[in-house]
Amino acid sequence: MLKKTLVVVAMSAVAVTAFASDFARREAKQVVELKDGSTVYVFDGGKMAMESKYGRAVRMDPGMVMETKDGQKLTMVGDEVARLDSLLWQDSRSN
Ligand SMILES: [Cu+2]
Repeated sequence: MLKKTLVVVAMSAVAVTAFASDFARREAKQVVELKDGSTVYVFDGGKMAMESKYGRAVRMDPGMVMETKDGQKLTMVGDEVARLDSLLWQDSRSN
């Protein structure tokens, strides 16, 4: 019985780390979920970077309008793709 419980705990821990971009979330001032499943990180100075729903940093042109999960419009400011890329890389190393 005890062994079974331990397995369940271990499995839920994996599920959490697979979805959380810890380094990126800690560094960003704001994290916005988009309707299409991607995530926008807003860094200091309002500059943004976008992570696709597959967990990769994606290039985006400043000025592009995106739709948030709750239906609001969000205009892309800057394109910190290299910065996000390195944060996501650190996440993949720490998992
Ligand atoms: Cu974008």
